[in-house]
Amino acid sequence: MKLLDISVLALLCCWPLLAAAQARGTQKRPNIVYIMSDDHGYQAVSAYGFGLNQTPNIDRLAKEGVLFTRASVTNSLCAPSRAVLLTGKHSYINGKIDNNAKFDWNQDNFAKILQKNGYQTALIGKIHLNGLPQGFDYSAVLLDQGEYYNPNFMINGVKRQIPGYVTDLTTDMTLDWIAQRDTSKPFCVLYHQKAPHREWLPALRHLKEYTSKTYSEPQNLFDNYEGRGTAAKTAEMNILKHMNWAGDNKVPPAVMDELGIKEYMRWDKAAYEKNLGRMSKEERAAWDKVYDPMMADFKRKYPTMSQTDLMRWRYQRYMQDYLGTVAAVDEGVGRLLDFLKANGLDQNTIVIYTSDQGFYLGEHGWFDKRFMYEESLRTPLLIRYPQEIKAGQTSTALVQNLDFAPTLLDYAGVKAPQAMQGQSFRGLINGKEQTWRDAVYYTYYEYPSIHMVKRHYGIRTERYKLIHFYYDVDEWELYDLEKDPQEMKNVYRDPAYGQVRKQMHQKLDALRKYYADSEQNDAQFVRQIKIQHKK
Ligand code: SGN
Ligand code: CA
Repeated sequence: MKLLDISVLALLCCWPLLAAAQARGTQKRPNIVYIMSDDHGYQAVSAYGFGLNQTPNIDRLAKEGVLFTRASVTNSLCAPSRAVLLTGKHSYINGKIDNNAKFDWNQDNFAKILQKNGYQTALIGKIHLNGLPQGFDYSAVLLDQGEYYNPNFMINGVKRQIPGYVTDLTTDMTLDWIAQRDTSKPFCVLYHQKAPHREWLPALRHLKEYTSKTYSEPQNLFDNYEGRGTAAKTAEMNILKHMNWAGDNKVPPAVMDELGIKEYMRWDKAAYEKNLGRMSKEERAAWDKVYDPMMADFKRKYPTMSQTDLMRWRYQRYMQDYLGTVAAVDEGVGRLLDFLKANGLDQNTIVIYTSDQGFYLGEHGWFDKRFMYEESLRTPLLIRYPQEIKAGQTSTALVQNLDFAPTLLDYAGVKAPQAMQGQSFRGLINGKEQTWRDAVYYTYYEYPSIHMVKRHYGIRTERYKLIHFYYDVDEWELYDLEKDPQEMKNVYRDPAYGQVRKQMHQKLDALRKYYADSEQNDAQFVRQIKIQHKK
């Protein structure tokens, strides 16, 4: 028999199977693992080159795929960011404008669409949205912010406390779910870590290593906010002035009392007791073994420490615990990648790593996020998908979390609904498309509230950023990111930037129109949401 005949025969034999697979639409459709951590600033992903810590497993995604250096969010806050991820719509359209507003699960989301198109879907870890998640065959979510030690999960709506460390448990549950899936269907799992969210409690195995390191300080740790407007000056997220001594820096309440240190937030000491109170006796003993000597040392030094010394000490304490929690996140990514490989899923699975927003790691003297300034506007984004994404790429494209839903649908071969405002960036990564947006639009609403970051909106282009702070002020800021990447000097009133200012205003007006935002929206949310500052 000739070669040709054999292949024709083979085709004829396999044809019914192929046709059935095609009819089901399941052939070649990729699996999706969307990994999102909470408050993980790109400065703490070593692939971004800051040298602060090592995240070898997350970095693998960049080495074997693509690293986005200018990915951003549309609203730098947890729950709103998750609502944008699910809906592909800006906050003022999906309704989840801040952490307090109700999220309407009845609206469309990309997981529901994947489900309708034959995907198995799961949501595991932090979601921070009220109500039972819709669009998922399986959900195991943390309650509200979640807990680091021995956390409570809502498993398909039923509450259960699970012994262990939250980051490891979230990884275990994700791998278990993938292992027991229906292998005849593609899957999409949202694997959402709570870490490195405040109040930063690392796993016991990381305590010693991370508390014995000294981290380099950002250049503007001692920023005095000259050259910026009222918003930066009145925000309450300075490491020296606004961090909790017990809850965040882990100074035991008794030591605070002895030293005469007052609580900053009224829940400062209570947070410490609550978080450490979740540990078993053995866990607590292991924790104290590392923290007690550090605190004894602090007690000795405190009386002679200047404000500068205290800022430095608090920054180190912050980094030690924050980066300690990142270590377990990175290990989880490693376990996931190894698991995919061991199960033959590493080629046809898209793995995305990102955070719900960026975070200040001492830049401007701050912790937390919310502002449209770079460290919180931007978010880490790394994607591996060897079937389509060439290894070792870097992209400076202005992609946003708004684009995730349409991008994932695109990979799954499903058309995104017209109402989604983001765009698929699949073509950008595989080189089929060269054009992309030249500006991103941003909104923030949660004010007055914790950290007191004023309401604002704005745009960022490759080089410039224009921000409008409103509600109880009416202030504009313009930054030249090329000359002033740290955003230390507002040049809005600088005559040398007159032309740029005009162009940026035009662009902002056009984008607000394009994305269906307006002053009426802003005013409506001011009327609707009256948040009380809880301090
Ligand atoms: C808590 C934190 C804040 C943080 C918000 C929102 N305070 O309130 O620092 O900004 O969550 O974070 S804490 O003292 O309770 O830790 S978000 O990531 O969920 O948006
Ligand atoms: Ca967050």
